[in-house]
Amino acid sequence: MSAELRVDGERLWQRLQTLGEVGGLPGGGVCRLALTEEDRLGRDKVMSRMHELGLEVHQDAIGNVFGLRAGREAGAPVMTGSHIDTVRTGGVYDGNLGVLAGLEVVETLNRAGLQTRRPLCVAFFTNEEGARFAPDMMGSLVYVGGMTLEQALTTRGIDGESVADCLDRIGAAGQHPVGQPDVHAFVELHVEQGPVLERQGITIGAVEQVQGISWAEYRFTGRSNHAGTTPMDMRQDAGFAAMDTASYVRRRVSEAGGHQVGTVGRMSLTPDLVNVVPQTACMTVDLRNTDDRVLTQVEADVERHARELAKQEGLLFERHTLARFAPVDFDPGVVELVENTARRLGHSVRRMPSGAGHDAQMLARVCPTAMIFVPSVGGISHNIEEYTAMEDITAGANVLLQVLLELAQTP
Ligand code: HGY
Ligand code: MN
Ligand code: MN
Repeated sequence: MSAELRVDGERLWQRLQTLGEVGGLPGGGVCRLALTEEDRLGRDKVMSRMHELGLEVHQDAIGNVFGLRAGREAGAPVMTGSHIDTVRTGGVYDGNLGVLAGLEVVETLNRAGLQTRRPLCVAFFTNEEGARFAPDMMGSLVYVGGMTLEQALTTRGIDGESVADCLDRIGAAGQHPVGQPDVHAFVELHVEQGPVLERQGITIGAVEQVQGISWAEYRFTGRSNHAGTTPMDMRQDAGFAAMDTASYVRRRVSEAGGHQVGTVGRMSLTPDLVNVVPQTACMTVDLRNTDDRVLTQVEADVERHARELAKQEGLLFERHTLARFAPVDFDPGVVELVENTARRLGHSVRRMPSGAGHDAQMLARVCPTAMIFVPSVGGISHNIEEYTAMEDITAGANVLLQVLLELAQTP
């Protein structure tokens, strides 16, 4: 009976659009940065849905939320979930799909009157994006013990606010002990956020690995001076050093080839005026690769370029690591289960790595874990045009349902 169970894709699709209205942007898309008022509204919406579905809801001290569904037997639950925080120009699917698909699975089981052997848990983790507070995947990293609660709470965001103050302000600092509940296995459904599945006309990605991530902040300090009167050989131009380093990132990444990618997503100058040589320049460098050896080499080369240029230009240079995660391999058995389940349901499927970071890469530290991808139209994400077709959403949620049922039957 359970092998024939299917989700209601229309219902899931509708709930995605409705949640997407929380923090919705005038031209479409969502802005629900972690621990903002919009995040609070989104959290409230999802938690009330969890209660409606009869789940036992817990929130831990970093704001992670767990909705537990009892099994016939006690024991560590099979968990699914993702995140509901977004970047500033986010789509309605990134993260939200994994959480709402988990709740759709629960609703499908409730309607069928089916109780699994193991308990099930649908979770959303705090600050997966890392766009406001670095590192990304902060909530799930604390949950698995990779970052202390203290380190997380004292982290300051790009707006200078601390995680602790923002958690308190939105009432998301829960009482549930961090690291609970235990977890038997974890599976996350997520949009691919890249072009691979769509280009190859494949519906399901059985994700084997998440690539390595290196985030750093580079700060150059020179001396402001008059743009018109200061001879070029007298300048200590922090802006020039930052911009030259940004173009070096592109050159060095192109030279590395393979899966290497590099992004300078943030750059600010002071005093940021047309007729003043910049005194300070602050930028972020995001480097990623499936091969940690190459990633480490590119990281070192970019830093060396910046240091040598700073010396040559008479500038101070500081580098702060914002995030550094080695590539993570998912559990071969769970990956195979995703792949076989997709085939059994009649979907095309391929194995692949993830270019984006995900909470699953943290859960993989403590339990057998894998991910299910569905195609992103145009490979677009972290963009208000992010889109995934309803039939693909439905396919992904059905694979998730059947994989969770399989895992929840194991002793
Ligand atoms: O940056 C990432 O890969 C993720 O969206 N946090
Ligand atoms: Mn995501
Ligand atoms: Mn994202």
